[in-house]
Amino acid sequence: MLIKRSPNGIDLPFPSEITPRAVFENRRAFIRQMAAGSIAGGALLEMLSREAFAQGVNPKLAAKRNPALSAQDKPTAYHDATHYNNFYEFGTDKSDPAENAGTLRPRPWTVSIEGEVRKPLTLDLDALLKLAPLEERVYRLRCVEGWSMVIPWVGYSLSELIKRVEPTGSAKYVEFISLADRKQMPGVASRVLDWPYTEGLRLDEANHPLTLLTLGMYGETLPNQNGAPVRVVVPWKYGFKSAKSIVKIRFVRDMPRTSWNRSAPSEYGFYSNVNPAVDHPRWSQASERRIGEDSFLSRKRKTLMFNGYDVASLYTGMDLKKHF
Ligand SMILES: Nc1nc2c(c(=O)[nH]1)N[C@H]1C(S)=C(S)[C@@H](COP(=O)(O)O)O[C@H]1N2
Ligand SMILES: [Mo]
Repeated sequence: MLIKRSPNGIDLPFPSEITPRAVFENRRAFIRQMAAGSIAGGALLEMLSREAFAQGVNPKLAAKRNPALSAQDKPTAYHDATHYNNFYEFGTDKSDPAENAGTLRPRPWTVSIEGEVRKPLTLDLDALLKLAPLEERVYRLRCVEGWSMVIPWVGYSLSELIKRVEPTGSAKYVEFISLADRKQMPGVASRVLDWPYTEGLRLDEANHPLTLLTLGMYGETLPNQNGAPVRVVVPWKYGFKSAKSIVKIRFVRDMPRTSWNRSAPSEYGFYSNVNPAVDHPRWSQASERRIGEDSFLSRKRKTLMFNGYDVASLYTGMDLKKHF
């Protein structure tokens, strides 16, 4: 098999090189155990989601848990986190990314870091994986649509990368630009958003230790539908601020226009901090449904200010109703 061990403990083949056999073998083992009656009822679903769908599909990514920056909440089941997604480049239904993102080729991949920096850089994936020690951080992710998940991400603070490019004094904001390739992404043919998907943060938000440059989840490299091979995760903001499959990071002087802000400026502001006191014009943001905890009461958790993260000092003196 074409598995090469990198110093970081990362297996480096294309997932496609190992998937069929690994999945096949897991399924065979699973069927054997099931026939032998050695799998109890509750373990069955867990096996299905973890083994048949997950393990062996994406290369492992070793990382040490950072408990100080991890939520105590119970992580969402892997199967839910990989089959209930927003990734409009692959369609607008929650099930579309899992079905359609197989055509994304996450290797080879480069990210160019440019704009108001002294040392612009183009990094390939292996350089990104080696840039700083990988950590596992369990974060809450709250979608503006009113649902949330809890995901053990793997990555390191974006600030690690930022300090290497040395932003100039003129750099005030950071823009994240996702891949937009019609050949790999069927949804890019539709006009739901203007492509490429673009997001942005103020420089101090980008430098906040919680802002994660993300290369994996659940101990493995990112599945395509979750934004392979590299995305950001900004846990105190609505999920759409966390751009997937990033190819460019640009440091700029002026607040960038973002894809969602362009499509509906009155609904999606630049900041988009999770805020139960500021409703979306078409629905309340006071509560949320945790995926995997569904019941006939579809919304049962109170949404926490900044999604429960201690980041208020970034916004001292700002009217968050105005800067929504
Ligand atoms: N490029 C790109 N990034 C994206 C999106 C998208 O459509 N395209 N959707 C966003 C939204 S609305 C959410 S809620 C999160 C979902 O991330 P997840 O599928 O990994 O949970 O990704 C965000 N990043
Ligand atoms: Mo979202």
